[in-house]
Amino acid sequence: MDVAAPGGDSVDQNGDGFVDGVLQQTFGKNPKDWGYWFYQGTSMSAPHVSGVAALLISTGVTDPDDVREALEATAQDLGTPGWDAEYGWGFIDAYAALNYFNIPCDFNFDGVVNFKDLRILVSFWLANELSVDIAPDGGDGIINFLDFAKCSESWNQ
Ligand SMILES: [Ca+2]
Ligand SMILES: [Ca+2]
Ligand SMILES: [Ca+2]
Repeated sequence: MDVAAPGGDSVDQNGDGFVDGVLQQTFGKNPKDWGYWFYQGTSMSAPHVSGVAALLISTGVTDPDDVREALEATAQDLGTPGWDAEYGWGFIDAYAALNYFNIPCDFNFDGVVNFKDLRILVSFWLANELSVDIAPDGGDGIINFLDFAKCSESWNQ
């Protein structure tokens, strides 16, 4: 067990009349039944992990060991502290995984800090969206001049 990811559930916790499975276009139990079906299990969660791995690769993290490290090191710990047999390293966190090897302030993950990232910082600052809170020490719960200063440090890198 390495990590956990959304894989659906066979109960209806949010009461919308459907089981909380992962809705997908595929075959039903009868291979002639092509359509949208709710399913749950490892087959549904593995694509979420694959998707985050693909996002990592798209940002230039291509070494398989680095992809694994980013996924495991940034997973949100569940169950008993640290690795455990039920959740592995925890629940995958796509945004944290993308930031693991990323240059601070490269908010669009294109490998360079420039005006495009500054535009994201300003719009998120105005919306008080804390995913751009990167300073001091990786974030302090407020977006202010310290976060802008952090961006200036890595400008055009
Ligand atoms: Ca754990
Ligand atoms: Ca950028
Ligand atoms: Ca801050």
